[in-house]
Amino acid sequence: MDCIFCKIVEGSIPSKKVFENERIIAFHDIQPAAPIHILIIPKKHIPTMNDVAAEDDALIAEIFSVARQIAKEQGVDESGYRLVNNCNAEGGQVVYHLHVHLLGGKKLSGLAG
Ligand code: DGP
Repeated sequence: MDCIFCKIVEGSIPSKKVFENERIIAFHDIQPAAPIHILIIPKKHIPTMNDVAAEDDALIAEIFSVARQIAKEQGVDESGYRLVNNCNAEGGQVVYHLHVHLLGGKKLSGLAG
């Protein structure tokens, strides 16, 4: 499968990981848009938010739980942070493996930039 995030999951492409368990990994974005920019992804290949199935409910909840934990570890839970999912072309999705961006470390603006 020609998916860059699957290769990161396998370890054939290196990444700066901040979290890993059996179902999820999180790593620093290679093109940071903020001082803290971490991607949280399921290990399972789900292309977009549209492809999330009812059986993935617990996985999606866990991604948000991991995001809360990482925000705390990165010291932005109190100052504030943003979680973003881009879906398909007009949503700005570039990598077609579901991911949530955790952005923080500065005052964020331009939600629909
Ligand atoms: P999106 O536009 O939502 O699909 O965001 C994809 C993000 O993935 C983008 O911010 C850059 C990041 N990215 C792309 N390739 C790599 C990579 O090989 N390693 C890492 N760490 N991040 C990547």
